[in-house]
Amino acid sequence: MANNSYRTVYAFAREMYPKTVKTDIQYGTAGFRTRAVDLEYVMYRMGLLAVLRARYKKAVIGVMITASHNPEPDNGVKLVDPHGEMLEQSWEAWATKFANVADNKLEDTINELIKEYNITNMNDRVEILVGKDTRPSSPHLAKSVVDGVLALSGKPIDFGIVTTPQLHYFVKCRNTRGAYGLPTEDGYYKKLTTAFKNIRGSNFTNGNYTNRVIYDGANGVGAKKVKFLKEALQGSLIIDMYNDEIIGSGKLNYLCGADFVKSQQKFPTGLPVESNARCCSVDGDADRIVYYYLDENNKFHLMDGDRIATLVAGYLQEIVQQTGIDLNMGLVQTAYANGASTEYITEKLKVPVACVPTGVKHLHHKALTFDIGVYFEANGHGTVIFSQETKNKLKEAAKNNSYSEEQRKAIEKLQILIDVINETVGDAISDMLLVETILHAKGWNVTDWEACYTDLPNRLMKVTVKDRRVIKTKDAERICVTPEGLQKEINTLVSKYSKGRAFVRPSGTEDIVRIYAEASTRKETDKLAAEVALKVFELAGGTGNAPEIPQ
Ligand code: G16
Repeated sequence: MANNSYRTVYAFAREMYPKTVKTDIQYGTAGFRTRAVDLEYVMYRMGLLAVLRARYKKAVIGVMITASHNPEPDNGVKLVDPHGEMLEQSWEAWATKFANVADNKLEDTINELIKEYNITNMNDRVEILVGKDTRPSSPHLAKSVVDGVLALSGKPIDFGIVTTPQLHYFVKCRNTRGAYGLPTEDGYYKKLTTAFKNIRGSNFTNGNYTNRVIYDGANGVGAKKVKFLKEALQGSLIIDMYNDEIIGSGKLNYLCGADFVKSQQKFPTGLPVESNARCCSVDGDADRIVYYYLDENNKFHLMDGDRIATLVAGYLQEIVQQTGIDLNMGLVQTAYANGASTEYITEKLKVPVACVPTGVKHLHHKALTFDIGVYFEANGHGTVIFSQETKNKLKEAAKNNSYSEEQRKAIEKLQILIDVINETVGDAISDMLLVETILHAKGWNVTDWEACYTDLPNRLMKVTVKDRRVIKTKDAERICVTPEGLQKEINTLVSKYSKGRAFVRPSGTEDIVRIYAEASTRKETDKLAAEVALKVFELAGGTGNAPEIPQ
């Protein structure tokens, strides 16, 4: 197997990207995430893997450098598959193997993969699209990826600073030869905003809906990019932006951004306080969004991913009914979904709900089984997928005179709506445009939206343990299998509370165990969450201070 390009691989690995960390790392919920200083060799190896994946799939592959919601000293990397989706799970194991193998075993591992997948086109100059977020560590980590791509004679195409969903979109555009859209930033804004403006028409307001949103850019790429979006929107939506790294006062994701707002259930820093004003926050790489507002008494109200999911599913269901076409729609959630949202969707909207483990890759996969699959994590990460068959049906129906004028209008609306949506992955920018489109269509302000159902109070907590891998779960993470006895303790605690529910799981992006609890009152919820956290601390090897139980 040895040839010149191979020699480059090993020389690079030995001289420039030696493995500097002894402990193994895992391709987790969204790729590798750890301290940026520990990632150079991992990035280089992901460049190699991307080339092999591209040769195997005979397609363009993406590599995104970001740690999304994590704090600034961290960074991370994930691979994007040909349709713009997350890397196929069977290759995650290869990614983990590539990252952890000793320098002198890298050659064997590459050969093992080539043999396993019978990759014979090792001279193909495959294209690898590289994107990065705004972290100071991202440019030199991108260079490591590019070196990995070049070492195996691939062709790196650096897209510079882009949002994660933009890179996913570019990969799909490239592989569909432009059928999905133009693989450029301008192409992305144009596709989304043309559809948005088209549906909105010339009346920018409607009923209680006003076309202004206060936007928290988390001091990240989501702030940078919204400037271009605003231009393309031509006043159809007024986006008042805060927490961009130029005019903002703080650091990436610090006291702001979607993760902070959702997990702390607090108004972020840096935004003006305006009663009942519709606000939204995106995360560090703009793949998640949550909405919220402060009422007249400065009380914080959160409209998280569950709210977005119910809004979107409800609206799509209305339009689908108007089209008269038989399409099955389903909604995919995770265990974090608020019990009240699941009840509303199944009982009121009558849309079937599936529950899968955390991670958009799981939700996306399940959503593909429906004609129209809506998926959202409570943290605001989600999108809608329309099957090719659905798109074909709509196309045919649009030309079919047996549909009434009203039905054809609904069909046309649905077709345009598809172009507002980035189907490849959860996308904060596209999701914002979708939410704004629906609120506009319904003539709703943020309180009208909230009135659909009442969330059960819920609490997220984190516990640090010696090794989070001791926690193993099953049943879409709702049941804890190990450490032995923990689930029994959780059951006992939960049984004390009305509408009580709680679960624990190891994070795939941070070195912590996550705890979720809900119950009928805020006080009970906080107590239940702390009690479960304490049990995790006691039975799973907690470190630092034990969680305190509120009285
Ligand atoms: C990533 C994943 C999400 C997941 C989140 C938290 O989001 O893409 O699907 O919900 O991590 O995962 P965990 O609880 O395992 O840490 P992001 O926005 O950080 O890329």
